[in-house]
Amino acid sequence: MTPDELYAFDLNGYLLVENAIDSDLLESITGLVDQCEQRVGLNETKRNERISRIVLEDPRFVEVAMTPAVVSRVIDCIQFPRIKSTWLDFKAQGGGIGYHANHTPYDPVDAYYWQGQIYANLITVCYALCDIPEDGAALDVIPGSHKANYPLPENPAMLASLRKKLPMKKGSALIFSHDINHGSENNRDYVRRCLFTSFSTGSSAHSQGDNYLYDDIFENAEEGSWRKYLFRRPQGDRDCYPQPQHRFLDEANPVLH
Ligand SMILES: O=C(O)CCC(=O)C(=O)O
Repeated sequence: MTPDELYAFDLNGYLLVENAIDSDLLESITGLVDQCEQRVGLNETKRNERISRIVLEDPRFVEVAMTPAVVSRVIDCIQFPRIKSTWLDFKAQGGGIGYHANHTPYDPVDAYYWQGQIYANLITVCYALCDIPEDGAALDVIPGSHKANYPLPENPAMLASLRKKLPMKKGSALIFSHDINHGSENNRDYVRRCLFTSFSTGSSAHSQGDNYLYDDIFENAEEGSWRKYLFRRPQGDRDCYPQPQHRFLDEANPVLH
């Protein structure tokens, strides 16, 4: 992240990266995402559906998860970063996810700290696969709550006055600390389509499978590359897998399948 971006991300708990996904890649996954949407079968009673471990379904989803403009920024903010979860998310009108997280009370899974640099234990990325208007399940956050020293007060009107909706353009990415209070609700007659990734420290376990979840991607990645590093297995005791010393952007070379 640039010094300006570090300031904004640390202050607010989120950073929007416009036009993040390579346009050819974005175009090439449209049909695939259509198929996935059909497969999950949204209907009157199923307003929220997700496909977990989406990077295992098609190599193009790995390329989205490794979007250079995003990953190069995320890895600046996590000690021993590793990719944790990936999912494709569909929210029809009426779908949503309740507000959750806040820096206090402390949750080590989410915890965000600054001590000479940012130490975020969980960063989530939302890639917009369609335009997301404010009332169409734009992420709704309390800016700065990833550093809140008090628990959330039980005062809905006051909390509502602090919240901010973050609309997005198709192809952009929203990077946010999972310590920020956030939620979303789709009040539009459309389906919000997003691909999510999350990054944790190397000592956090996967939440979508056992240690071997990404072994195939790891095996196929170039020796010494950031990609191999990021898809390594979690290491609960002490993560000493050698971290690449070169910049992520120096190796970014998306391969379209
Ligand atoms: O789907 C969304 O709008 C938000 C996802 C979310 O809350 C999360 O990843 O924790």
